[in-house]
Amino acid sequence: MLCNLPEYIAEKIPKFGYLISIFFQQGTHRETRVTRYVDPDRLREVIDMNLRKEPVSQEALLNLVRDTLKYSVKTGHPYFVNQLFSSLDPYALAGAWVTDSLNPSVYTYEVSPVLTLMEEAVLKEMRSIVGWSDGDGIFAPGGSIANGYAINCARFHKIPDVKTKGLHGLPRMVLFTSEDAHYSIKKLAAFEGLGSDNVVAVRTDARGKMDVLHLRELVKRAKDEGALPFMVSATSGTTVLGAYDPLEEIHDVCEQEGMWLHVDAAWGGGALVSKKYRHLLKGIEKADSVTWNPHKMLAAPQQCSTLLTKHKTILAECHSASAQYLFQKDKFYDTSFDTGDKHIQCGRRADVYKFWLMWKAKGTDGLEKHVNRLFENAEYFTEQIRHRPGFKLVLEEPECTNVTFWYIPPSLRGREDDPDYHRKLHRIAPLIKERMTREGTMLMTYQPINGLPNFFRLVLQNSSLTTDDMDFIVSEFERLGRN
Ligand code: ABU
Repeated sequence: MLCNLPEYIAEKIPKFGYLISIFFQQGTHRETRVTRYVDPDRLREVIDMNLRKEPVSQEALLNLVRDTLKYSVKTGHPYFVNQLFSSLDPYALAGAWVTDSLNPSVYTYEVSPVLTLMEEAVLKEMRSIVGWSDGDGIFAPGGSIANGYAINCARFHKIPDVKTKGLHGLPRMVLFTSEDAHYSIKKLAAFEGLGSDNVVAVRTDARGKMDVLHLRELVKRAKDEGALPFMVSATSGTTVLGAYDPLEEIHDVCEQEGMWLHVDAAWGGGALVSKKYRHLLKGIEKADSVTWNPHKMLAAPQQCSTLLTKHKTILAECHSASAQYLFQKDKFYDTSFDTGDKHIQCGRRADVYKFWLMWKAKGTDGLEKHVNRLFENAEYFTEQIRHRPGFKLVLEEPECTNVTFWYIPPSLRGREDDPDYHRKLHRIAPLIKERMTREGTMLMTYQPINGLPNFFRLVLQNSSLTTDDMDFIVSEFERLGRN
């Protein structure tokens, strides 16, 4: 760096820090817009994205930071209820700043001593909450990759030679997951050479839960075809409906058929910290592996994803490559603390710290209160719209903190028997979403699923929302959904 570092820090960093602290206050304030939507061509004019040979002035840099904050979506805003992440926790934000100041890579103890032990402590506590006294775990760059790790471990567990010999000569290996499971299962199965056709979709019931009888039928069919069933990926908190699959029954099938049971609890795993709601994941301790993303329901900042397993050595056995220039076994300290070789990454961010600091600050009791509040808010919102004209719930009794519903504008009400009713209803959500995005008063996602017309999905992860906020969201739909 061609500058005097202390002077730079003294003069410039506080100015950037000031802008960020203003953003923190305003970006979480109800009077601020959640988004200032600008079309891409116009946004390129507002912010000069191009890089040039000459540097820009310090003043211009500050303006660029200001505009970056101004035109980015305020995902910590109470009315950002769009997808499976939100909130802006001050302790976690401080933790993220500390992490970035350290610029670590968590692969060896010599480079990241503190962070290595923090990972160990957090993963151990998370395993204990799952119900395991032993095992292993890693932080992964997102829930999709964590699910990919699970697939790789499951395959290795079935056929250890796959690591060295590859797929050549293996039977067709098949895994099962519900039709409402996260798309990463299919994506990572393809990426890992299993083939997306070998991800068999199990039907869901009316509440979005895996139909275990259908699972049994599909396993039998795969075996009759000469394939080798090796894994079931159950979901605790499906992306859209928030459904929790019946883990105990699925475990019984896995045990009988010699299959690895993975639970994708990336979203719904947060309920484990709540004495009131952890029953939703009953049986999770019987799983072989679990994906659990603290950046979702526990509201740690992006990204904070983990893969936990009850098998103590499988991550290392399955993934290690023993590079001698990094993981020397003749170091002076206990090299079991050089945890990097368990990962498929080499350089790796320390996603643990922001979560560790937040957890320290709140305690597990604080996390439990946070989760309980989310469920209470979801129940409150559901009750507000249950009998309200214009609203129709997709799931009458949501299990998680996703509340799914149609908003039916006055012109469509009472016309449910019209032949083109569903086609017209399907077009309503994108229209309301466009109005919502352009006005920037809130962001909530919509989607179709299993042949149903587009519907909205309120996703609650920010426990600072009050019942007034729920009422605002309801009334905002009535305003935005006018004919
Ligand atoms: N795992 C991200 C899911 C995105 C969504 O909520 O639609």
